[in-house]
Amino acid sequence: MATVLLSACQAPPDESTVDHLKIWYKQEAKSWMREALPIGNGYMGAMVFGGVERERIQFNEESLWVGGPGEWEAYDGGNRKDAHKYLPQVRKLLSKGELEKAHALANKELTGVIKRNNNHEFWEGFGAFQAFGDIYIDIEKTGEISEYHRELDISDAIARVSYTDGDVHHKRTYFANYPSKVLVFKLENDALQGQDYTLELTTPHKKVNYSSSGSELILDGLLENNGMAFGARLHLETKGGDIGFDENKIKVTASNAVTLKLVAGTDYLNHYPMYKGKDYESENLATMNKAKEVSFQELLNEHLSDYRELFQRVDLSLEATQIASLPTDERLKAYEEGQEDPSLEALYFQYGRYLLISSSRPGTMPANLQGKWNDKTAPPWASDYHMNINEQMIYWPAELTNLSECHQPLINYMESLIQPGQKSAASFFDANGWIVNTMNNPFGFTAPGWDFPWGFFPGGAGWLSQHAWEHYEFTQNKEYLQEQGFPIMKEAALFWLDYLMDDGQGYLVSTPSYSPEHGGISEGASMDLQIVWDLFTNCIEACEVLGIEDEFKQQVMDSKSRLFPPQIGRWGQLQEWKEDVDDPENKHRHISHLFALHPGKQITLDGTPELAQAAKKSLNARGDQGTGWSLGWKINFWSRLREGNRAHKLIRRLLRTTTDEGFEMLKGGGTYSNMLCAHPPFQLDGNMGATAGIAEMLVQSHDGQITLLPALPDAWKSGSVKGLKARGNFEVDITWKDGKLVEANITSKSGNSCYVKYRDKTLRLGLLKGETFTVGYDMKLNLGLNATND
Ligand code: FUC
Repeated sequence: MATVLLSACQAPPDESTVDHLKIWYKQEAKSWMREALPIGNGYMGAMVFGGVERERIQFNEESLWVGGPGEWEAYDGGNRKDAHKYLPQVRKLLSKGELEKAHALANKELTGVIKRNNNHEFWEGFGAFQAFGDIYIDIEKTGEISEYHRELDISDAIARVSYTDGDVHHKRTYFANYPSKVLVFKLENDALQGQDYTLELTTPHKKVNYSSSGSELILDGLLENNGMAFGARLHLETKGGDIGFDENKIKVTASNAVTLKLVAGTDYLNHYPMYKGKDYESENLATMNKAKEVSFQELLNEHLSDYRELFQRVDLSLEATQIASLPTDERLKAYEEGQEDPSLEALYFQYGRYLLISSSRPGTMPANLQGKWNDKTAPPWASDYHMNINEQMIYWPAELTNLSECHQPLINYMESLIQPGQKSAASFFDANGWIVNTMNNPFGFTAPGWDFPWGFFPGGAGWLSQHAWEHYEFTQNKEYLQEQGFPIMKEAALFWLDYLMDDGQGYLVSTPSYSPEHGGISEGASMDLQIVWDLFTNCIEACEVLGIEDEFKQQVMDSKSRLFPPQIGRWGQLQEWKEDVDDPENKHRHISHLFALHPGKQITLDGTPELAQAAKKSLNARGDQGTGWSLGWKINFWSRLREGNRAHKLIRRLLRTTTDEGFEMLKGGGTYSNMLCAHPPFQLDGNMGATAGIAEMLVQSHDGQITLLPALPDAWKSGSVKGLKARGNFEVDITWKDGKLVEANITSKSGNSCYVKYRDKTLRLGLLKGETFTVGYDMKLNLGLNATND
């Protein structure tokens, strides 16, 4: 689908060997994290290994979690009864400058409660996302293996494996169908007598029972930890040959094709306070009964039209160089050695969109730290919902890259956090409104974490509320804003109206506060105040859109005007805290005090140039290294500062391959050969942060205007992008050549007018709904009747 633009300085690759939207290899995957290829339909995820003699398909169902009320009777979302009694004391100690004492008291009395802090990876009571199971398929090898090929085609969301064994050709196809909620795998061979396949369905969980019915293998299980019931059905269809079931194994003899359909579910229900009660057995049965009546081809066609409708909304074409035709692992190596490959960067961008579509669809839970992919029972950081950067970052590309529907699971999930979050706000802070802190599980754990500084972050809800607002900004759906978006935002704002305190100088500050995972207790960590500024600004705008003039709006306006403003410190930096204590040598991965630059809008190059320079100073001091997501964030910061080459440098840094699967944060992040982001270990956030950052390099709209190519790097000399979204519900297509705009089409989907900026020129466009306006290089070309030069 993507047009190829060839780099002038290099010989063109053989076009027939370049697959712009394929990730591919000449060998099977050995490592789950680094090599296996992810597919998903939002409800379920699977990792495909492509083994010749032993295929492994590891799979997940999104709600299979240990922890929560089923595990522990005293579980109450982490709440500590009457903890707020200690709040005045903590505040008093802070105001007297007794920081150590204030921290000690907060760490004792304001921390959330879990059953047991038994190790870093698995916290009892809080729980963890669980691996569901594996399908292993043994296939006897009869000759020499040749022509092995394994790929993930992200233009169609299909994984494929093919090879020749002696003179028998083998072919496998894997996809995850969202409308029918089923994963589908097909293994084919052209052997004269067919081929034997031995399948095995396994799970790491102990309390399980296997049975078969017709051509179906059924797994029923109960998590020992919290009694969560779960089940899967695996349906088989063969072309010729026989099928025999034995416990969790299926023997297929002398067959030319095996088609597998897999559904799974649990009795988890996102319903406070017990989070249980879904009739998953009936659902699984009904889903499978429907899916097994439908042919492989019909399920594939349904999948393709569903997936393509979302994926094809955006096209990014960047130059392809010689290395573009290499297998992905070799291509990444060549890139790391210094070769240019803009089309690899475009692939990484589209891969982010692929991963979001595969892990977050209407009706599913939101993607977690690893999306919907996890092979462990004690995954890193519980593979939870981390609300002090990670979860938000996962959703940064949703609106920008025209996948607004994929944002919906996060918004619905936020809505479900209001009730538990209100209880946490009351028990810890005697405040109204809802909060969620650093770590959150799907059982309404909204309390602060169980250790500070990392655990304390009531700002999580305010930050998430930005997503509720932006969903409106990008879609202009007022009904949504009224019914769902604004109530989420308002409840988050109510907390801050109660929590903010006068600092004695007439300013409102957040006390106590911690800058996420960095530094000590403070009376005004900048990030909190910037989040509140953003939240209050958005609430005021929402009131205006909805025609609300009430006391709430008035209070928000009053408080906003009294917020302690961002400060420029002694070395010209943007201060991370109220006190001027930033260390210019500090390289910490969290750059929380730059929230106002991105994803916020309080600091902009045109609107607040001095603060923007201070942000730049801080960013330079933090340097160009970092964990996966930290690098992803830096791409966005440099884009907002309109420094395309620096943003591009960070992309190159992020695409450095690593084999590190551990927790060695300090070594810095990168990319595994399957192009999943290495924090390390694998976290989805870095993929998504970079995807959003690349979109921000091409179009920005956070500051009241649509800026075209704000941070175009020299490396992307010529190219085109189609279908990016801008606030106000505009769709933007841009073509550029030799670093200069050739043409941009701006389509107004809601009939709004806008300002369009390219370099130092700005146009005001008044557009009707559905109308497209074309601007040329000099921003004067193609002037229609409704456009005026500003
Ligand atoms: C935050 C970050 C870590 C990691 C974890 C999942 O705690 O500080 O780097 O990404 O989330």
